Amino acid sequence: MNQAVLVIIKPDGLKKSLTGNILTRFSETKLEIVAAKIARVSEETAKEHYQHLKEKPFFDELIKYLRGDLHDRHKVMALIYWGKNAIQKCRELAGSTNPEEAESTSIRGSYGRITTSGVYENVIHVSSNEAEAERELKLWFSPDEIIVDLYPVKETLEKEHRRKTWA
Ligand code: 3AN
Repeated sequence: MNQAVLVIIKPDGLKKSLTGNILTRFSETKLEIVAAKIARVSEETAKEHYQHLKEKPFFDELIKYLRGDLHDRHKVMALIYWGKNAIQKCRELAGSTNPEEAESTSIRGSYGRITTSGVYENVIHVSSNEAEAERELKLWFSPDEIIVDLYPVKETLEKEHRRKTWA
C-alpha cells in the first residue's frame, strides 16, 4: 500500500551543502516526490513538530536547532515522498536517531554529529509511522501544495482573507 512520509532536511544539512547528496540517496528508493518546499520554521511549528519531546531536557536546544539558530541558516527543505513502504524505506536510509549509533553508510551515520551540549544534529527528519506522518504532513503542508490527494479535505470560501499574488 502507498504511504506518504515527511522528510525534512534540517539547517545543518543545508549549511553543509548536503541537499543534492541527500536527494540522490532518496532517489534510490524510487519513491515519488509529491511536494517540496524551502521553509522558514516558526517557533509554533517547531514546538508542534517536536511536541512528543517537550518534557526532554534538550527540548529548547532542539527547537533552536530546527529553526536554524544553531547554524545561522534559518530554513529547512521539506519534502513528501510517496509510494510503497515509503516510511520504512526512508527511515532505513536515514539511519538511527543517534548519529553515533547509525549505520555508517546511512545519511545520519555519514553526516550527523552530537553537539557538545548533547543535541543530536542528525541532518534529516523522517516521520516514524503512519499516524505521525499524517500529523506532520498536515502541519507542514496545505492540501494544495501536494500533487496527490492524501487525506480528506474541506473547501471553504474565505472573503476577507489577505494573501499575496504577483503584482
Ligand atoms: P527521530 O527524528 O529519529 O524520529 P525523535 O523524534 O525521537 O527521533 O527525535 C527528534 C530529534 O530530537 C532527533 N532528530 C534529534 O535531533 C533529537 N534527539 C532525540 N533524542 C535525543 C537525545 N537523547 N539527545 C539529544 N537529542 C535528541
